[in-house]
Amino acid sequence: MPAVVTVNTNVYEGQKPGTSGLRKKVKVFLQENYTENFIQSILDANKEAIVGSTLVVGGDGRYLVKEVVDKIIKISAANGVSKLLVGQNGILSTPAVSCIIRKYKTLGGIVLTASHNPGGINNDFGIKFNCSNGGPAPDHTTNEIYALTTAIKQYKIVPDLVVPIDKIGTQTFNIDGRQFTVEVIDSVQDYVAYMKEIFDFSKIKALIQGSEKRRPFNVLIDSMNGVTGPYVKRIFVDELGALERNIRRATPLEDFGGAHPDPNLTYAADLVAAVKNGDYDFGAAFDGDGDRNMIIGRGAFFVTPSDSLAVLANNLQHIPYFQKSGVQGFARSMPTAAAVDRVAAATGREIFEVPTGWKYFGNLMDAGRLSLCGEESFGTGSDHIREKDGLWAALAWLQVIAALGQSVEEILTAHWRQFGRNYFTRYDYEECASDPCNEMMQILEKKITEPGFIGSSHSSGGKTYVVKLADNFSYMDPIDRSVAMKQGLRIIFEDGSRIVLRLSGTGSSGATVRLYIDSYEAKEVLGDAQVMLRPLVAVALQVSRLQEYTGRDAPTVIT
Ligand code: VG1
Ligand code: CO
Repeated sequence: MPAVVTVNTNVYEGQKPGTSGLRKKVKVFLQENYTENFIQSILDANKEAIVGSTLVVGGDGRYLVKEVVDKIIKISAANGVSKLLVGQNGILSTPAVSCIIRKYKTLGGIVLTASHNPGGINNDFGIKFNCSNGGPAPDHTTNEIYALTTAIKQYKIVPDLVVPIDKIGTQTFNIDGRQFTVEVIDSVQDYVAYMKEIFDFSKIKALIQGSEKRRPFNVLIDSMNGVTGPYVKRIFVDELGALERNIRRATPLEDFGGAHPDPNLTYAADLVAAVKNGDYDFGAAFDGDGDRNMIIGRGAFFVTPSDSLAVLANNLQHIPYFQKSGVQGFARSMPTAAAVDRVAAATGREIFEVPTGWKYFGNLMDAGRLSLCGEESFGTGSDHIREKDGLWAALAWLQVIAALGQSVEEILTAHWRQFGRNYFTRYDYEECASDPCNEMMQILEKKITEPGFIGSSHSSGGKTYVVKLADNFSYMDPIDRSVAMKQGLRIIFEDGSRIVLRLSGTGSSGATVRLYIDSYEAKEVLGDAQVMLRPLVAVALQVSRLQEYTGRDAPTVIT
């Protein structure tokens, strides 16, 4: 009978979860006891509830997932967890974990992913805890996990427990007189069953396959070698009648085939080119762990995530899930352009603006006040689970297209005509030196909160902007009244256009600066965002002195 062993350990500094879990280079996680410390701290943060509990475990298939699943099994067994639901071979997308936690009412889950960050031995790994509502742990829980990592002296493990995870089935063990069960589950089954409840698959299938009167709607779905491959095969090929040539990069690879699994115009340039040059009506790509999505139409017509959210908000009535459950409020993260706010106003619904990170949507959903939300970072989702959901977003778009009988571009153009258009761009300066970036943020905060900044004028390219409001965004959760401070510097101008600057909380080394720019045009619906926003970008660079601090004269990625 395998026995529990208590291992003495030392504290590692810096095990502080960021925007979405602890993300570091694989080599950091490979240090002796580093991963064990963090897992033990997650379990300890759940205190008494852990004994006798059930947890879900899975990840995005990147390098180290299987090894860490094995550690979680051994440490959970030693800490009195009674059951683990583990994805076969350790594979579970982030939305699938959320779905499974909710379906089987478990205490929570541990998600092994660094999401859109590259994978492989020289790249990133991550560990994230999700609570019983299926959502990423809120700040007070991640703060507690972090506090525990700064004081940990021992962890408990069952080193001799051998639990293969390559075959579906249940294995039961006796650990110190207690029963411990590992159930290896089909990675996609529960999720696919849920999608079939939410959407009308027969209508999407008819769209994709076409009929005598209408040619097939040709899709190209790109999993970027991330976790969504098996989900896409099951849903698009087996259920919706798409052909193998309608899907690409659908096998999860430990290093994502060297790709940066982040669905945007830069890192998914391959898909964009394929759609542009091929006979496709629709393209979608997902990130490594399957919670992000990018949607493009024929000719690679790009839908900004902020617009995607607004269009879906305006068309939820076409989705069976919302026909049944009704539509409550909408929400977006602060840097996301406010297109959805106009839909909320027009339809008389509540709208919430929360800090960056999906964890801030959870309370509002649990309280029944939020149905649909999104982030500019290619995240879209609803209260069907508590994570953003890439495949859900693609299916939602296809359901809307099937109902409206219009192309992606026609839908967007009509939307802009009705609501006006929010132009948005984000500049990312990745992996800069940390100190100068921190200094830049401090100095900029001081500058924009000094008396006299409000009302000041800033000009570029023949346009002048007058500051109406400037602050470091803070948010009070309307449900539990918890406060999140310092969530990004905002400069809002008289005409409603905005500059937002924040430091990323998902990078694994150095600092990544994100500069978000948006403006609203009530009438002009045609125009290129990069051209329209050029003067405002110039103002942002002047005011922040970003190029001087980062030493970069151009961003790494523009979206
Ligand atoms: C980024 C995005 C944020 C998103 C987060 C996690 O965070 O900006 O909107 O919620 O990634 O997404 P940051 O702190 O780097 O800006 V994922 O798909 O990496 O879980
Ligand atoms: Co992700």
